[in-house]
Amino acid sequence: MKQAMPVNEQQLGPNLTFYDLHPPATDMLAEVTQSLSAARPHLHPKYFYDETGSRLFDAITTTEEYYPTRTEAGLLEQYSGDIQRQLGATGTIAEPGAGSCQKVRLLLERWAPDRYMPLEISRDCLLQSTRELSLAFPDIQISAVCADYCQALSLPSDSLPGGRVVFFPGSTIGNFDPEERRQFLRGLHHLAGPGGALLIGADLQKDSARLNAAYNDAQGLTAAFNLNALHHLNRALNCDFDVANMRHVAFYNPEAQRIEMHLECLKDQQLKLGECQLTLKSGTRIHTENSYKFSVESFTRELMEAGFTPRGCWTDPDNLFSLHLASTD
Ligand code: AVI
Repeated sequence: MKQAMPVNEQQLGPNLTFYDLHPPATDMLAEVTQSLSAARPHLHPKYFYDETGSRLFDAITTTEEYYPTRTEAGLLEQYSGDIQRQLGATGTIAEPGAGSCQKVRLLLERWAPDRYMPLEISRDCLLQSTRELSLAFPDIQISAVCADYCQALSLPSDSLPGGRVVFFPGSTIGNFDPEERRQFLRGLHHLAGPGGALLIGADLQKDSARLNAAYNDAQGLTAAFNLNALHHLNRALNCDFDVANMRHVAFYNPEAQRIEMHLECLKDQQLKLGECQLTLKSGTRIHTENSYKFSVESFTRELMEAGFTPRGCWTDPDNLFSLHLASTD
């Protein structure tokens, strides 16, 4: 585990404290240049999420084809009481990558914890969403932590309020490759701390046709979301991707048990990235995302390997999605 870093603490309202861990800025140009020049060109999925990408993702979650968000919301709606009974009184709910803090509202309403601790790298997004939350939930202490996931997961347990239920919804865990996932789940175990728990959503394996449809919606929103990563790079790095000549590709890879998203070049193109010139040949695919799909058993095993004790699992009648509750001891 890393050493404690200075935590800058600021009181922004009667029930809102802001902890700034000063997430280190990444060298986007160096990172992107390296990943696009690799033998298998790839881009980190974080580049989807500029303002346009976040709006497109929200729009995807409302499509007929993309079942995970509404299925998980239905599970939380239906089972939040059962989950709370398993947990007992909830001191703190911590949420890494909380974004707009929307999904947690149902738990805040129903569980009325003492404290909510969102961890989010985007300072603006965190400030806006927690200001709104602190007004909507005046009896809950909001401890907003501006931090990179990994940085926050290596915090010493006593540097922020403890005894936590970590909430990690949306099957974002499926966007981590297996080794990263192992480490990340261990980090969540550390964040939850002694006497803590994890409530996490995991998308389930199913018929390939259903999965392929979810990542190739008829309105073309997932295609726009994927292609927007290149618009984002064009804007942020002043590079010149010919986005009109790139194509969204998404398919289920049954051996790897994951959806893969790629961007395929339809024509040769020269790309200027800072001082670097790159040639992308027609047919080249840039791998932009993996979205792993689990069985209840396989995910339970991963939780146990990370040191958790499974306490409950809830699924919908069509077995599309699973919500897992596990404790740290
Ligand atoms: C954020 N994450 C869980 C989504 C997923 O399903 O893997 C991202 C996404 N990519 C395309 N559509 C949605």
